[in-house]
Amino acid sequence: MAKSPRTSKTKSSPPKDTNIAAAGPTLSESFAEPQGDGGETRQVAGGDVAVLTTSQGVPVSDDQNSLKQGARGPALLEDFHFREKMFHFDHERIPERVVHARGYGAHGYFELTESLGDITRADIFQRVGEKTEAFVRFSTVAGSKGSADLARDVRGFAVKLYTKEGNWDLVGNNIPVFFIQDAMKFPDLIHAAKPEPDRAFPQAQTAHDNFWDFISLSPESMHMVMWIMSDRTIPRSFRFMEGFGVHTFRLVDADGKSTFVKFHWKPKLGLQSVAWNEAVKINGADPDFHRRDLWAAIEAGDFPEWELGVQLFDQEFADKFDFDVLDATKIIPEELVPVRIVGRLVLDRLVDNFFAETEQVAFCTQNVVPGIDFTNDPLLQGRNFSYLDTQLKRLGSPNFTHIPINAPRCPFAHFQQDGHMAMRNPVGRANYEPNSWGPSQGGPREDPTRGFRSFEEAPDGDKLRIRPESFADHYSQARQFYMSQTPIERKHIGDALVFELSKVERPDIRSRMVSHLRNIDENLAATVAKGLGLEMPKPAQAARPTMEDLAPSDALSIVKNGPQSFAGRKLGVLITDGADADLVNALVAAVESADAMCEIIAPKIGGATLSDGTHLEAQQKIDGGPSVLYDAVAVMASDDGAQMLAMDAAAKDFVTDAFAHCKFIGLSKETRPLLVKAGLADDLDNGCLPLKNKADAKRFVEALAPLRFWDREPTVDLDAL
Ligand code: HDD
Repeated sequence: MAKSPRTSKTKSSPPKDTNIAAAGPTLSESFAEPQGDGGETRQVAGGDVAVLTTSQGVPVSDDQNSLKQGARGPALLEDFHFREKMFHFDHERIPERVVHARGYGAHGYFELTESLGDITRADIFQRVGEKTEAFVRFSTVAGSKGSADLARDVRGFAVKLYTKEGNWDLVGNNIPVFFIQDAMKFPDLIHAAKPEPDRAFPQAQTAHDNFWDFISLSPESMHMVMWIMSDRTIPRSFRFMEGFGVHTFRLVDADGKSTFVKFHWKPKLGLQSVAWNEAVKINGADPDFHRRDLWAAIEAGDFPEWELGVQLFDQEFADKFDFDVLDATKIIPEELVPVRIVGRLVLDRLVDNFFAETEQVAFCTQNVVPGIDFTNDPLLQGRNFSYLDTQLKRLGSPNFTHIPINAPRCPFAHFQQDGHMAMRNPVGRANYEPNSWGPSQGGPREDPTRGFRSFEEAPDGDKLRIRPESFADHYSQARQFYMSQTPIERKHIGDALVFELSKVERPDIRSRMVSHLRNIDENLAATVAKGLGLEMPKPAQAARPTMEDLAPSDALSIVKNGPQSFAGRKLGVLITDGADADLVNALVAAVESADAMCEIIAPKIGGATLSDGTHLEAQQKIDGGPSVLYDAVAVMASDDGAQMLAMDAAAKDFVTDAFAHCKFIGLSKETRPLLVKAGLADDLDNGCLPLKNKADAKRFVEALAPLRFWDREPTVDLDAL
């Protein structure tokens, strides 16, 4: 794959207005340019700053030793350099996000491919071909900042779009529904999911009593339960997962006419997840698996890409639809309202600094722009308070919008001033509106034509603390999701439920969960009850009976929407000294021409000497490159090399894990001793392909297009299909 240089940063000139708080430089600029009155303060680790200074700009003579009274004497309070350095270090941490603490971000752009000008006045949706700067942060939800990437969890998919009419934040997830219907329950949901308060474990896991206690007492979560128990919550990488705005929003045109919309991000590479046993092992082998993957892809110039799709519908459809479009626990199947592709999102630039950008980015659902508006979804309405509030706590000042990653890229003008860390106070005499100072006769002033105007909606009725009747069906779409899965995916849902509930200590909670499953699918309930060694409980009392005849939707399956080729994925090639050079080189070339990645693994990190005497560098030593880190693997050895591998536990694990996780495996003929010792020699199937010559290498890479060799699963799993 071509290595392309990281794209250059765009420079936007700050607007020329006076007496207003105005758009400042981008993050890159504020570091690249001299700060203040010409002081050279460029901060590049190990970079081009000639003299180390304090933060006051005082040149430092000695950064190794504190100031002491005598060579072996006590430290002196007078040492301002030491005190400043230590003081700053002591204050480096800010509170981690209360949810979605672990995340990874990248810059890119959104490009419009189809105009929505007839439906919305939103500037970003007007001109085909126009690009809008974007920043995306992916995350897990429950784990703390240092938790592992492959936790079974929902993934956040938050997109900040720096449009010409202000920042639009689409703060979504990789799952199109949510656990709860009303924001009032969010603190309870998160308390239940996070480590239990007395013992402070388990970390980044829902497999514990409190979570399933809350869930089993909240029937509205059952649709989401099907999604989180599916392989969607163990994605192969951020690059292979969908994103959803979840709520129904509004697109509003210049005349104030509204169209309902649901937003979808569809990955260009297709959908892919890992196996649960694999996820558990990846967390040990590389807890940074997902962030490393995103970093490596962008660094290699293999820019991840998603299409933006919209489901558009009107009030008439909403009135006829079986469910309430304001209920965030429901989807609108793509077969009912097709997803119209209107643009693409490309991530093409890594951050310069993780803290400054990924940690300090502040997403707020309230950040909408003219032409995009909220609906009365009670989850969305509550979110609109929570995000602004949480940014103040996290970033410490209402001036978090002054941080370059959060500042709009378009001109802005307001009279907000002061507060902690104010960087851009209004300049000049007037700091109020209206005023009669300044060149523009008292500007900036509001503009009723251009400005954001809320969609005018008649009130719904009396002031009530109530859940609408139209939100009462908790099982029908859960069933529809389950019925839309392929047999292998259904099996994984059953396995996940059995695993999670087997970690729940109280049998009554396990049983209560199974009672809900009976309202979703009797077979699933029976499988889970059997897996838990539980007597089948009575079905849970349902507020509404399950509709059994909702049509299955292919869009809900990962397997049906998997990759078309091996592009963007990674082959792990285990080699030893003496491995057939022609074959190894042919395989590496075939992988590269499939736009995929290849990593060489060898007994020593120094690499191996191939049959023709050439030396091939290794990227991993065997125990540092277990097969769980790869989408497929190949083993190529000499006779001696294979004998040696057969003695090595890590090499045996390499093949047995790959086999158990239903991966395609390429094997040179010399590898038999390893397979014998690993107990696989008699089990090889059509997913294990021989590598004898160059043609085999090409055929092998072509065979890697499907996600996995699923036919094998019944032979490697007790709970067979
Ligand atoms: Fe949330 C963060 C997505 C419901 C309150 N949420 C957060 C992030 C994502 C989501 C992706 C991380 C943003 C980032 O990368 O910085 N949240 C969702 C989705 C929801 C949802 C898709 C349901 C449709 N969230 C939700 C509710 C509430 C919150 C109902 C509270 C009423 N979410 C928050 C928060 C967080 C947050 C506490 C923590 C950190 C932050 O906001 O910036 O305000």
